[in-house]
Amino acid sequence: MTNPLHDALFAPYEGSDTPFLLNPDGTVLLTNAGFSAMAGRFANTLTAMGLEPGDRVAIQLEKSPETLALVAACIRSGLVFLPLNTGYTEAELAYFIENSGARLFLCDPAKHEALKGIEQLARVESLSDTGGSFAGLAEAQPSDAPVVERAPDDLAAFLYTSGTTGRSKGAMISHRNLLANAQTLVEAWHFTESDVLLHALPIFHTHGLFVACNVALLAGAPMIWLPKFDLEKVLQSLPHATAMMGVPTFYTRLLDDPRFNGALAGHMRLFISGSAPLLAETHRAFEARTGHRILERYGMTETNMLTSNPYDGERVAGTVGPPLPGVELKVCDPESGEELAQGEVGMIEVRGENVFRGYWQMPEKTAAELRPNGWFITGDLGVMDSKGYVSIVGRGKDLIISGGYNIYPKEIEAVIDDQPGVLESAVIGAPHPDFGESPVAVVVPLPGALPDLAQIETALAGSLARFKHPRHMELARALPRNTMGKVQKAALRAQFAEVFKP
Ligand code: MLC
Ligand code: AMP
Repeated sequence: MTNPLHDALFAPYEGSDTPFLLNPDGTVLLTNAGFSAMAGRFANTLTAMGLEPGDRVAIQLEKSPETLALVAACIRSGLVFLPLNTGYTEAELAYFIENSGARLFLCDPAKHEALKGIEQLARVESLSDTGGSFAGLAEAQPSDAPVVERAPDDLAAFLYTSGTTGRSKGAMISHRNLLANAQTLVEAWHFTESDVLLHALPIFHTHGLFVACNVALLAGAPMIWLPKFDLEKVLQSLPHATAMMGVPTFYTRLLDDPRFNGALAGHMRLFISGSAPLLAETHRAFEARTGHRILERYGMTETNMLTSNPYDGERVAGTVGPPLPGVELKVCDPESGEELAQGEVGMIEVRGENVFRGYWQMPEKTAAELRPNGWFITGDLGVMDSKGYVSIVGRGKDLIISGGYNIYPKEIEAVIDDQPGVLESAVIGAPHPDFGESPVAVVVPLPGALPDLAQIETALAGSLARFKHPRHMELARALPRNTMGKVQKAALRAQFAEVFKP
């Protein structure tokens, strides 16, 4: 019997009384045995509901041990899990559930009533660390569950990523994709059973779920399990941890607190940053304060991790390091796809076992980004230096990254453009001291009209997750355009470069 992810991540510690999840003071929150019993009960519950291998399970759950056990249960039962940002509105959720054909949707008990409408699309149950209807059903189930056989190329997860145009695409991720990358990262970052990973990331994205959890699980390292990045709890946890993974906002928030210093980080061996650019000045300030050089790496949903600064050897601020073992990376002419000479800026293309299997039921979008010979066009513009270190210098895609969350301007513009009195709008990212970048909306009225910005905010609140909302919005007579009539977003970025400056 084989099930690649279950066998590698969960089977080795099943039934063991060793610590699995820890509290911020280092005490045990859950043992491996406790976790596997929970995951077993959940797997039996999923099977008892009639779910079959390959079926999709959509999850919008707060971060708790139960959420991770649900993921483990899906893997064990051969189901494809689809984790969703806890901030998504009902309108956003309905799209993902309908598009993926998910048969089951699990939400937080506090939202169960409000999300009843989803029942038209899928069965709805709820789960949290304090209960929920799914937890109720699981109580009656035995803790030992069969492990469903899976081949390496069978799908394990769908993660939705938006695009510059059109609706979100479901990236199909296989057992092989996840396992290959986890093995590479455990080795590259020297993770062992002796580590304790400080886990403060959300687990509905690649970073928190696949990079952080899978690396810790594969290495057999316990995790300090924080529901979110809570500065007090992170400061309390650091003396009990050896490694942390975070987005740049984690590091700037730590640096903003004078209690954070070298002594507090004295037990740590590794700080890793990714998902958004880490400013070289943050890297330097962190080293000056703690003596640690943050290890920056680069990846994306469709590919998992692609490059990493070295564990031993020079970690160069402002770069994302060389390609990881098993990852091929080249910098190409964005138009022709021809590989460019070393030192030239171009489109980053990648290939390897880590690269996803395509977008769910979107063959044209898959063909546009994933070449038949396996090279994936990342949409990131980069350059490689003579030592093989990659720097990300921009994005070929119209994307804003706020605190590690991706925001696609098109989605916001579409809502604004639909509001009374609006002719058109443009959304750009402006530098933000906490989130790195944050959206700014420029709204052009119809002739003679005066759109109500408060009403536009209400409309945004009804349709888009809070983290996507522009933190600055203003009216303008017209948008800057080039001679071809294309909106010059670069000019707007320059105009609003200081709008969030403290
Ligand atoms: C929360 N808010 C955000 C936000 N997170 N707004 C913009 N950007 C964000 N990232 C909103 C909240 O809804 C709240 O709204 C307000 O901002 C203040 O909340 P907060 O308490 O300050 O935020 P907090 O909960 O502390 O969250 C900030 C954060 C979090 C940075 C800690 O967003 C986070 O953990 N980000 C990590 C994202 C991540 O894991 N990305 C990986 C993607 S995978 P209100 O109503 O109060 O105004 C990927 C691939 C790869 O990219 O390479 O890894
Ligand atoms: P996502 O689609 O959420 O997986 O986001 C992936 C994108 O995040 C990449 O395509 C990059 O644009 C960006 N990204 C990830 N890591 C880094 C990094 N270290 N530096 C700069 N950008 C990054």
